[in-house]
Amino acid sequence: MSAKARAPRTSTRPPSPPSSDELSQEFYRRMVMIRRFEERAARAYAEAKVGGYCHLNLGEEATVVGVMGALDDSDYVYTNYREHGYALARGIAPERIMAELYGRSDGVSKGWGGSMHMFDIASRFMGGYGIVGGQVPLATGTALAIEYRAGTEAVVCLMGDGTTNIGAFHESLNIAALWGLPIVYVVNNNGLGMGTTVEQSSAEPELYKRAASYRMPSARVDGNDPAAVHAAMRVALSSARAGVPYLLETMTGRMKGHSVVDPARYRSADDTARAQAGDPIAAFATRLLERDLLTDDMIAEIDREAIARASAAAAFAEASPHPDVSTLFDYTYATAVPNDSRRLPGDALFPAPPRPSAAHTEVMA
Ligand SMILES: Cc1ncc(C[n+]2csc(CCOP(=O)(O)OP(=O)(O)O)c2C)c(N)n1
Ligand SMILES: [Mg+2]
Repeated sequence: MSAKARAPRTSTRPPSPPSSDELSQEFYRRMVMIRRFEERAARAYAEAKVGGYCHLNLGEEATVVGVMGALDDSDYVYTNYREHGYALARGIAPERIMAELYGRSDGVSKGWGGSMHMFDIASRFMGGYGIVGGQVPLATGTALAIEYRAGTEAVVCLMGDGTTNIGAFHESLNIAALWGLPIVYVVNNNGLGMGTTVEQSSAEPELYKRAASYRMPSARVDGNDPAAVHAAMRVALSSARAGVPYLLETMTGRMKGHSVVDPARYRSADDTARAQAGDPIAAFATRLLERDLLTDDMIAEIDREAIARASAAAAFAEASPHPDVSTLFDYTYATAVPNDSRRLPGDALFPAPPRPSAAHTEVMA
């Protein structure tokens, strides 16, 4: 419970539908789309079509669709840099996401953000942050703005397990609990912060228990089961909308390296094999086959469609123009300061001093 009693918020929007057969099929489709998109992104990176860093959601697809499927359109989403799947699940077109990876002007951030910095205000997708924990205070501030305006939206702030050891995580949870902010902190525990295990880095490795320090309700859920994540997320969201922030820990496994270029040599072959054996897509397919909600033919068709869409996204990205360099600072919000970095190559470091006027020269003489 939050320390301050407050009137429960009532949402004007209907809640997302409960888990149903159609929803399970739709979740499966979305998971496969994320998988095939990420594989295509990895290929594009290897072909040097994508610059900068590139972190994939491979192995985390069930958590991505379960969390995102529980949100209303009016809710706000903040993620870390491992974000392509969340952007897809928010309904942003794969073409715009791939174009952003390629740094092209049709990209979701007009080509200036890249893999880690995708923004789409229309879908209230607020980024995309490369600094571990950078999104947590910003998401908390958005929840404060909603509270201040007595809005009915909620904020979901996604992060990894490693982020729970950043100071801003604790400061944000503390203030959110004190002020009863409408926010769900989702900790996607994939067992690793780059190459460091949760056990090596967290004195309390059951991360959901950390919420107790802030008297915040929390839960741990099987992050490989999209229906379980979806159900847990609905509980978390209704708590947040009633003014009681929530922490949800989803247990997943990272199937590949930290980023596309990481060979993950710090990991034992057994550990990697375990993560790959826990593949949430294969497990969900088995369950849906058993319940006659999928057939082998449907699985093959869904896969074909996802591969075709990912290829179409890559072709679209390839054909999209590079952004013009003159637009480099168009979407930045920092105020100009004397030593700012808004210079392009060849620009003077400081503006030339004003020339003395004729009148001024006469007085001096
Ligand atoms: C403040 C800060 N410190 C260190 C880094 C380098 N770094 C990038 S990702 C990462 C690990 C984060 O792990 P986790 O939060 O579990 O997210 P995951 O990559 O597993 O999704 C680190 C230490 C950074 N980007 N920012
Ligand atoms: Mg992690």
